[in-house]
Amino acid sequence: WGEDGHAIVCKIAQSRLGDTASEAVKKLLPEYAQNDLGSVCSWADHVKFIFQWSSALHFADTPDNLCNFQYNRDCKDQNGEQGRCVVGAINNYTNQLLGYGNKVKSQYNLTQALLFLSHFMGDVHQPLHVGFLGDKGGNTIDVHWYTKKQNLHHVWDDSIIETAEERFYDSEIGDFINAIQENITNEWASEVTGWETCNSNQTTCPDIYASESIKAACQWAYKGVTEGSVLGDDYFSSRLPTVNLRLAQGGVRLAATLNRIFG
Ligand code: DCM
Ligand code: DCM
Ligand code: DCM
Ligand code: ZN
Ligand code: ZN
Repeated sequence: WGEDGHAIVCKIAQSRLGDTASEAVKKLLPEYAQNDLGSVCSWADHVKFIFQWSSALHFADTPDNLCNFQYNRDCKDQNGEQGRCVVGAINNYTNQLLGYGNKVKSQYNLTQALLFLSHFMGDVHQPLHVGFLGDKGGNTIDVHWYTKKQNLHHVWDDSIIETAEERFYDSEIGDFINAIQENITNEWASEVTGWETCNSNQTTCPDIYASESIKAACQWAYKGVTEGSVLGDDYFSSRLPTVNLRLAQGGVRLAATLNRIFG
């Protein structure tokens, strides 16, 4: 996601934290964030260049047209190093944060761990961040977003969200967040517990989130799109519900994960 998508995920998450997680997040956030997780949710994008090792951790690539994700097969970087993808990163930073509050101080920078985890939990829910290897998650598919030249990946990171904000929420991100929160408490109320739940005693379950993403990428993001496609009202209105759902799930699951880590 772009800046807005990440801020949405983190603001939803922070509103769902229990007392202990809320207190831990407050202590870990850098001073300049003023206890607003949403304000630093894109920090991981800003450090891609100074921490070059981190740029492979924002996504996973899956084999073209298979439409499934397998950790052992797909979670590696360009050099084939195992675990170096968004799913491995979520597991890694979750494990680091589990050391919070131990008598022996963690060897890791847990502020960075919180900011990475919060960002990558958003990214793993962006369908094209678990897209096909051959087109780099839609980055090499050139389309038009209405009249503007764009690549398909960017359409899903930013354009759909920005168009929704302009059209329906007077360009106010807060109103967009409120609308998603409303859906979480109404339309999706009966599904939320299922979103939050992982298999027995797992703190987080990014394999599941990644599997859902590549399924949604095949069913919605790639569907009907080829090089040079013009994407307009039909694509926007049929795909926006999926973007809303994935932002909501990202926020709910970031909160559930942080509540399990610190709870
Ligand atoms: N892991 C995962 N999904 C799998 C296998 C492993 O998320 N199907 C994660 C769990 C650990 C890390 O990878 O955090 C290392 O796993 P292992 O100890 O199995 O190599
Ligand atoms: N940080 C940042 N931008 C800044 C200052 C800090 O992105 N202007 C990040 C780097 C650290 C984290 O926030 O991982 C905490 O920083 P500090 O230790 O400076 O509070
Ligand atoms: N990306 C992806 N899959 C890839 C390569 C990149 O999902 N195989 C993501 C990371 C960024 C965006 O696409 O969100 C643009 O990547 P870059 O800036 O590395 O071109
Ligand atoms: Zn992206
Ligand atoms: Zn990212």
